[in-house]
Amino acid sequence: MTDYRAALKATDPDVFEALIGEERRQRDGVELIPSENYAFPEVLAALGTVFTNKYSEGYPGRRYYGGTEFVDVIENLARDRAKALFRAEHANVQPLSGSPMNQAVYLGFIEPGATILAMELSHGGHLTHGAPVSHMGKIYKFVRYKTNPQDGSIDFDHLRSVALKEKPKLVVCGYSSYPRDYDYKPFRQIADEVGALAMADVSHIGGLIAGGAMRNPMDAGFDFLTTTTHKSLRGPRGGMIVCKKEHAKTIDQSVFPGLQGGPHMNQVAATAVALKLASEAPFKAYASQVLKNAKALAAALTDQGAYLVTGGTDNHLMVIDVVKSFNINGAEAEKALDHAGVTTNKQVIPDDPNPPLKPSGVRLGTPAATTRGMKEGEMKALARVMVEAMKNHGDARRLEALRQETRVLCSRFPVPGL
Ligand code: DSN
Repeated sequence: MTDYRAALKATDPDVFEALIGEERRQRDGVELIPSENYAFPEVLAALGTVFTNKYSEGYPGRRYYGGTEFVDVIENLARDRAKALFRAEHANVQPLSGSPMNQAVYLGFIEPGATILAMELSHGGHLTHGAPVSHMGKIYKFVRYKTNPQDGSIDFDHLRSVALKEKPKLVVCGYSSYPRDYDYKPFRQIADEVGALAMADVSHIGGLIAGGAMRNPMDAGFDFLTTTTHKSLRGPRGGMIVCKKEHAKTIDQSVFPGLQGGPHMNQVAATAVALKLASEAPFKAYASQVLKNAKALAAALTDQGAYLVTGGTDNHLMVIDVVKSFNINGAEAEKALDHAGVTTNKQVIPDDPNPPLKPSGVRLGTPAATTRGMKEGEMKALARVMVEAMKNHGDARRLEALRQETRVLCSRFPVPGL
């Protein structure tokens, strides 16, 4: 069997050296960006296979290329596993990533110029939910709902009044920086009241739903669930859509040939593998531990003077208002934390008065650290390192000492696949 790693090292030492650096970074530091994770080693294996060589435009049994008997097997496996895991009637596993996955729903079901109701970006919504800088924001009229300024939860009275006034064709639920639980029933009711379709983009929490730790929007009668496969699900970079049977044909046509050409079959193979692993008992324990770790991290940060947006978390992520907590901006906090070996990302807070590159917050999440086997005790230790780092953000020696502490902690928790 070819030793691909040895071949890469011999052929392209520059790329190989960068790979070694990235492996070291992932091993020696703690990954707390809530959208990142460590893929299952079996997923990495499936990605590096000859499935990458194969074109297979179309769908199983109906392709525009010959030689598709084995890619049909893996796509059928991935589709069946997705349907079973998310209790859905249909699945499309071809979206190349999160952005095309959401675009496929919009372009398939909503006429250009029509209205879509989605969460305001600074309150936790995502770029692909119609931010003015995205092309989708130019094609559709996006209207916004926000969180309640008192407690940071979704303001359903406000959401309903916007829906009744604007008559959207689609209501989008799903967030990349909203730290609270998602109650899907009021969304479905409001969508029904105005005759809209309901879509949940659960990219961040797809794995937590699959693992039974969070609610499934398909159980509340949503039309579409979209999720990336590389976050809490620990699969390859990619996206997928599950939906009601009545939408199956339109979704499939919208993904191919509407939006994409050939699917990346090594990605589809790796998705099939991730979905198998996500259906097994250890993944349920993992999903539940992600939430326990987030609660522990939020409590420890709060105890040490950090102010969390909405006061805490019900899911895998939280946002620290670092201006209010430590009188630094999000960019300064991100840099100090990086120096201390803790990777996070700067984050706007609801109606942030500061610009996106120097916002008021940093966003943290527990999926990746939990994959390494870290538990509540480690979250407490990490909270102390992070608060120290942010309080001493100008002190390079202190930050270096914290980095050593982080490295020692990490050495007890190997990264799967490394
Ligand atoms: N870019 C992802 C995130 O970091 O939340 C969402 O797609």
